[in-house]
Amino acid sequence: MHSTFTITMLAPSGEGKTTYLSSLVDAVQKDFLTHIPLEFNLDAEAEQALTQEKQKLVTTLSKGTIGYRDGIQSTADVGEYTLDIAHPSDDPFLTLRFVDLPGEWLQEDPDRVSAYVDRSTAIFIPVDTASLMNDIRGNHDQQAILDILIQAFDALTEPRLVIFIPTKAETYVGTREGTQQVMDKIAEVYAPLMHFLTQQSLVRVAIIPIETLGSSQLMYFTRGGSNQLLQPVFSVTERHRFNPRNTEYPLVYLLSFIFELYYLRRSYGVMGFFRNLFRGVHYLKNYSRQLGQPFATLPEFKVINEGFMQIQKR
Ligand SMILES: Nc1nc2c(ncn2[C@@H]2O[C@H](COP(=O)(O)OP(=O)(O)OP(=O)(O)O)[C@@H](O)[C@H]2O)c(=O)[nH]1
Ligand SMILES: [Mg+2]
Repeated sequence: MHSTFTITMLAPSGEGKTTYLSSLVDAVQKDFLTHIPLEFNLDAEAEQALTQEKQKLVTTLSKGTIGYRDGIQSTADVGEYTLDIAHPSDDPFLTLRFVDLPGEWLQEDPDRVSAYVDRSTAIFIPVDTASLMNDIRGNHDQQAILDILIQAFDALTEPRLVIFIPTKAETYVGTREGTQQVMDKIAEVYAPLMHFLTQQSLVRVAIIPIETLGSSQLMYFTRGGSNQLLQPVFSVTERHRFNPRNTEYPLVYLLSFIFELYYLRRSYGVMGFFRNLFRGVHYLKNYSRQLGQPFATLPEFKVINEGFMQIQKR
């Protein structure tokens, strides 16, 4: 049985949706996946498009400062990137479809965003940490996100995953206190959204800060973009040293969740009973546990809500 799961990037313009996705190219080659005897393949077109975006980021490190939009340009239309998962020399049994939307749609065409989110198993919400920590953002975007999620999570029958991904976090997440400050600030600023999410028994919620660039520090804010909002400008601390940190972890957590979900789906019903008896997909539960391990132990990540509760008790 082949299953496809959709993951939608949900955030206003400039928070780092496309930048995060460009890190998938490297993430799928990391050790955490080579320890698992499955094959992970980005489709060729996705790999090419995302590698190009990544290259633009790398190029920004050749100068002393990085202004807003020096790296990746604003997304004009939907981008879709698929990651196939297969047993060696077999057809894929799982496909993850990542959807990158133009952030402007959140205000201009929320129904179109909703249509994607409603069909998504996981929602990734990148948050520009530099702006967050300096109280730059208003909260009308949060309301738009909340409205979309209230609609999407109404009468859920299957678990969902929401990951907050603080991006542009280089200045803050190098230390334990800095990370804690980011977590606290998200809890404060996103209180209405968090309040809603933690009440959903089928929604798993985590915060996983990343640095997609590294080698940079926040300098100041200047107006930029089509709507002339204040945007962070970074200084390059080590030229030409592309040094991302933790960018693989949203994917690790996603896979842990998806494997568990896939396992549960396959374990239902009469056929599921027999599959279980013969341990048909039991290995996926083990992979899920293995991949979920860092989130129970590492202080850089925070799980807000476990979700899944009702289903696991069945
Ligand atoms: N220093 C630093 N800059 C980042 C990071 N992530 C994103 N940026 C910068 O932020 C800018 C905006 O990021 P995008 O990924 O284009 O944002 P988006 O959410 O896709 O925006 P739209 O496509 O307009 O909706 C890019 O030009 C990046 O250079 C990060 O982790 N660190
Ligand atoms: Mg984009």
